Amino acid sequence: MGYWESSGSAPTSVKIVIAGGFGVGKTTLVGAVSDVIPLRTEALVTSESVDVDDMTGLPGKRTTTVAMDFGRINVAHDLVLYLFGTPGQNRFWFMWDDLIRGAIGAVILIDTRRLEDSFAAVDYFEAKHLPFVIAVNEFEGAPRYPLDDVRQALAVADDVPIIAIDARSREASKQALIAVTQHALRILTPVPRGAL
Ligand SMILES: Nc1nc2c(ncn2[C@@H]2O[C@H](COP(=O)(O)OP(=O)(O)OP(=O)(O)O)[C@@H](O)[C@H]2O)c(=O)[nH]1
Ligand SMILES: [Mg+2]
Repeated sequence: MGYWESSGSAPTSVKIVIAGGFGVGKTTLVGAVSDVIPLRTEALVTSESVDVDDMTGLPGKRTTTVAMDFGRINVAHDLVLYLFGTPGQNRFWFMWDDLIRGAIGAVILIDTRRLEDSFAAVDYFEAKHLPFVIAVNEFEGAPRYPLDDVRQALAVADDVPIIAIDARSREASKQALIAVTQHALRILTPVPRGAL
């Protein structure tokens, strides 16, 4: 029986982390897909932050996540995803170790205008051996690159899925969640010898 088919039992719930650098759209994604009103911990972006964090391309950004975002979505009738969005500002990264506990995988959101902000997130999940997918959040006005070029620029392995999304779109964001769930299952489920 496939993972997506009904087993007639209680739904399976899994935890997914939404990560990435400052202002890449993590809170936006959790808000777009969540079936419940998301829990947010936003604080005003202070004037101190303007010197520390690169606000390029984020004219409307007034707040930043200081602890986490939390949301929930039924992607199939027997599969519930609990979503935990991380803070993006470097000074709150100590939260990440707590947020990833028990997670099966992560979506790393990328803004191609500030690709270098994403390197640390990629390094982090590689070091933790947690499966991840890359989701390029296509902001208007941001350059569009072939996804293979993004893969090379980030130096991620060939088997890491990379997709382009609009974090404000429920459907697109849901595809990123399905991609990470399937990727995590592929990695975490031992394939019987000769099954493929
Ligand atoms: N045009 C456009 N704007 C977006 C998109 N995603 C997010 N935004 C805007 O970009 C800004 C940053 O989004 P957030 O969701 O706060 O980003 P974040 O990654 O949670 O930020 P931190 O928690 O501060 O790291 C907000 O003003 C959003 O409205 C997008 O796909 N397109
Ligand atoms: Mg946020």
